[in-house]
Amino acid sequence: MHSVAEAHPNIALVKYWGKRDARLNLPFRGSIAVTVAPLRARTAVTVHRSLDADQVLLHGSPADARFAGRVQAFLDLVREQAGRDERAVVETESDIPMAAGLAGSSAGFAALALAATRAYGLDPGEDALSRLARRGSGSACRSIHGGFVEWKPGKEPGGSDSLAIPLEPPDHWDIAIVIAVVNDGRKQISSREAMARTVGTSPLYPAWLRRVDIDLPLVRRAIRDRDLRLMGPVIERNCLAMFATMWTADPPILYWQHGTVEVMEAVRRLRARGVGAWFTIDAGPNVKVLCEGADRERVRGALSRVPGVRSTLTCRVGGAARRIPGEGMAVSGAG
Ligand code: 2P0
Repeated sequence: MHSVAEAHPNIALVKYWGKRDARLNLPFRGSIAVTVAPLRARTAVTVHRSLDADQVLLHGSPADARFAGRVQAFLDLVREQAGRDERAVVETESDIPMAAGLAGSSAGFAALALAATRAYGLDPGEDALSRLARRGSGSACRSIHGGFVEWKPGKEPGGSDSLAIPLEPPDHWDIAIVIAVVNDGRKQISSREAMARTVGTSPLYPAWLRRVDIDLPLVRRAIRDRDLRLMGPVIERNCLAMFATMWTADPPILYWQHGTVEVMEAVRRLRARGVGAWFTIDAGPNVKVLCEGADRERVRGALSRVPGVRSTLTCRVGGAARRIPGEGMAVSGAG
């Protein structure tokens, strides 16, 4: 009746951008991501027989209606699978700024999928968990696993074959992900809305799908061979192609800020000096820079001197989502 779980966010190297089914979060194409630690979300779910409605708390306070509504809809899916109807209290803590393009929802819904299934008496395997997490937020299906992960888009209309599989474990490759935080405020347009608008209105959307078809096998190979010089240019062009579809949507979507471009220029200067560093950006202004683990301090130092950068977060490849053992364990301690 009570379960606590935690998960790391993941950062896409080949992006998920566009759905063939918005209700089931089924993508047009696959995507590849790396799970990043130590950032994490921790969620406790407690089922109560006496509650009339679900209660959703974020950092100890009632969550806004939009977030609470998504969590309640997700709990309905779990209750349906479990054949139960009691309501629950969901408490989430996270050290990831929400709705800032830092993949907070990927960690949040992966942790919720683990905690809620256990609290309602289910014990799904990894594939079923990944499929379930996908219903909360598409990218969350990837955060069930650690290391390097691929989301297979699947072909079934019901989504039974749309789930993430692990490519390589966390210790396969010591890379660092340095996040340059330009602005950690909430974005004006959600990724969900931006994706739908792009699919519906950008004349470049078909070109984006062709880009992904070319980039997926290259990034898969680069991960297998630990080849950052192969992977780096591919992840940059993949992210820039995604933004090209946003700029050409109607009305256009602009997530970048001055600092975003400053960081991209700093990454190019690092490369000109011989440091292997490449950027990727998600639906927000913040920039994630990948480099070999041995270069992490040099890259962090260079990014922290960029005028538009408020802070940097140095991350490593993270592990899988996990249940936190111990009944009655408090949520506090995350962060
Ligand atoms: C990704 N993003 O692959 C891409 C790149 C943002 C840019 O996955 O509507 O929050 O909940 O399925 O998972 C963000 O999308 O969207 C995302 P929903 P989600 O990481």
